[in-house]
Amino acid sequence: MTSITPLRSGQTVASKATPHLPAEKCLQIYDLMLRSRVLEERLITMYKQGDGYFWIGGPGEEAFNVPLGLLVNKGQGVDHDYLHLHYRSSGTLLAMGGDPVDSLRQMKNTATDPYSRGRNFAGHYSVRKWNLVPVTSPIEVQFSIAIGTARAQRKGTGAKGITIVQGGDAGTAEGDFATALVWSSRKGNELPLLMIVTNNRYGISTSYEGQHGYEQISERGKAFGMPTEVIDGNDPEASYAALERALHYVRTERKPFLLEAMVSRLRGHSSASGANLVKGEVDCLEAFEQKLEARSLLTRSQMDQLRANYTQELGEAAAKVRHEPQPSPSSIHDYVFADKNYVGEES
Ligand SMILES: Cc1ncc(C[n+]2csc(CCOP(=O)(O)OP(=O)(O)O)c2C)c(N)n1
Ligand SMILES: [Mg+2]
Repeated sequence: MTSITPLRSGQTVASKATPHLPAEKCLQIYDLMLRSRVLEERLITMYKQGDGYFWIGGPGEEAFNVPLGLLVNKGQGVDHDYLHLHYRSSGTLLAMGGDPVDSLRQMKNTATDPYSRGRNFAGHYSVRKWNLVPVTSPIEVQFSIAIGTARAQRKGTGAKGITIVQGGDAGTAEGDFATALVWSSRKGNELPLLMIVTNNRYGISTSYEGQHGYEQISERGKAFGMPTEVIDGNDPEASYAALERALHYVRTERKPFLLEAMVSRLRGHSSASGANLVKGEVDCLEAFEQKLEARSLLTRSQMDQLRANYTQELGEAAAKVRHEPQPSPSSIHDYVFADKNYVGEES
């Protein structure tokens, strides 16, 4: 564990010098980053081969999303963290223990897809036993929905979990983001809400400069008296340390924190823009590989071998998933509306 610096309300923390995590933790993070990247590459290949209708996902966000998944207090109910994630969160899902083959099933829209039973886009996860509420296609609505679970966990309720909500930079222009700032920070009624913005500097084809009048989105948190931090989300060690600090603050103070992680968008917005490699973006996986090599934690050939193994594994899995059943037409109305009150634990 890196040491945790307590923060005062309203304090902004400039990015700290990157701490080194223990070798074992670095290797765990690297393994999950690599698996997430290979998964996204397979999903793109599936889309291009006609084994899916649309791709959107997280190549370029692994260095931030994997540490997030590792630090979550995972489980069901208010004593665990609620997650309202973005459609680029594959790294978080895998770090929490998600099976990459299930992501292939969602891409192929098979009846075996555990997240949406073949109904939703790739990257739209939902896992009730982990408080991972359904990822939405309308952007930023998760910031309004998150207020609900954060209210169920507010100070005085005795709940031990907190609520974590994550979205992109452009989406913060939606009213839902402002709603979360207001509702989470009311004096005496603050909510245990970690608000995360993964800033890749684009909203589809709109550049950051064309959308925002301030340098960093986290600056908006200052007006609401909440601690904020901007970090290099391409650095997994900086991300891990910053997340530990932010999570510790929200867990103990039961007040909101706004964390902005600068990340890359390595394959453009989605399959709608081709999903091809974008030149000139920092690749967090490559950068971390260079560090691991320099620290003699892994050799280039070990990393190449690992990548080849995961690529082969998922290639074979995709070939099998192709033959899994599609939802039957008679099930079209299933899972559209809840058939019972799950939140109230109606049996
Ligand atoms: C309410 C709503 N408006 C518009 C869209 C179309 N749309 C999909 S993704 C997107 C851009 C989102 O950009 P950002 O929030 O920065 O997230 P990123 O995709 O860059 O991670 C837009 C405008 C949408 N899905 N929902
Ligand atoms: Mg963006």
